[in-house]
Parts: sequence; structure tokens; C-alpha cells
Amino acid sequence: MSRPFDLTLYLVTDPRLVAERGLLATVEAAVKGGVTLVQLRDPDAHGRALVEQARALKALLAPLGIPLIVNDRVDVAVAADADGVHLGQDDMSPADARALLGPERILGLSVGNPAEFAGSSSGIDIGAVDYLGVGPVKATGTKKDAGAAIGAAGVAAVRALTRRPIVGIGGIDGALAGEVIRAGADGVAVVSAICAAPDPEHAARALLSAVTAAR
Ligand code: TZP
Ligand code: MG
Repeated sequence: MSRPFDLTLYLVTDPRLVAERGLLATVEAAVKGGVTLVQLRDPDAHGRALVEQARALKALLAPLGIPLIVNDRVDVAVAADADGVHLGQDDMSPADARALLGPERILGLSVGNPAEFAGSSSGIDIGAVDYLGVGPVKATGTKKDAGAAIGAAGVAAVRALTRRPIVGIGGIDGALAGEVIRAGADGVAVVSAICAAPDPEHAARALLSAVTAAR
């Protein structure tokens, strides 16, 4: 059983989009605005830099009770004592990650569409996974190799296949957040809607209201 987590408003960081304001300042503002979970995502960073960033984020978030998830890197998550890991379909299998992470850490898995969910649940052990990141919901420039957009209807289709918690991701803004929640997602994950906003705290607060209103 993993430690408790709340997918309501899930911030995924992007090194380019936080460069000007800084990673910690951006996350601190976003958390003030109501972000409930933070993922450190920097696919190009080297391990040492990533561990340092994860430790700094953990020090900021732990006193606030907000879990820190590390993208892709089980080793970095363990080294920095992060709360969990988010895996892509081509990363280490969830079962292997779970063996390294132990029972308490949170484990997420990206699912691009209903067919990929069906493949994941047969080909790999989805039993080790605590939540699914589903999308891109809408086309996004933030992740260059993201698959085809599936819309809120795609989220609903994955929802129909599993009871596991789902967070929608990809191109989500205030307007789309409500649709994704009404499609059955437990929360929304955003990168640019917060990281590239002129006021990340205000942006987070607006997204949180959209999610809450749609529930
Ligand atoms: N995974 C699927 S889409 C995406 C990730 C990391 C990027 C989402 O970024 P944005 O800016 O919220 O569209
Ligand atoms: Mg990944």
C-alpha cells in the first residue's frame, strides 16, 4: 500500500519553462496556489544534478505534506528519498520499479490511449502501479514525442477499463480541466499552464477551482 496522495492538481516541472523564475520559486508559488502533487521532470539532466534538484524540492514539499514524484528515474528517487516515481511505457517495468522502491512509494505509469492501457495491463504487471497518467488529452508542444491527442473522450475510454486513479495530461488549461474531470479523471496534470504562466500561484488557483467546480 503506497502512502496517500491526491491527484487533484498535479504539477509536472519543465526545466526550460522554469528557467527564468527558478525551479524552487515556481514550485513554491504553485503549491501556494493549491497544487497537490509535484513531479520533477527533466529528461536531459544528468543523475547528479537531478538528485540535487530532487533533494531541494523534497525539503520544500515534505513540510507541506505534498508528495514529490521523480520522472523515469528510480535511482534518483531513492537517492533523494522522493515519495515516488512516474514511469513511461519504455522505462523499467512497474514490477521491477516496485521491487526497488518498496511498498510505500507512489508509482505512476503513462498510458497514451485505451489500446496502450490494454497492452500494459496484459504485457506488464499493472498491479504495482498506483495511478495512471493518461494523455496527451490535447496536442502539446511541451513533450515533443507525445503521441496523438485522445481528447476527454479518450480519458473516458481508459476510465471505463480500470478503477485505478487517473490523472489526465497534455494541453490542459482551465477550460479543458473541467472536461477531463467530467470524463472521469481524478485530477489534472499540467506543465505549461503553471510553469509558463506569468503568475504560477494564480494559475494553480484557477485550475484548482476548475477541477473543484467540475466534481
Ligand atoms: N506527458 C504527456 S503530455 C506531457 C507529458 C509530460 C506534457 C504536458 O505539458 P502541457 O504543457 O501541460 O501540455
Ligand atoms: Mg518518462
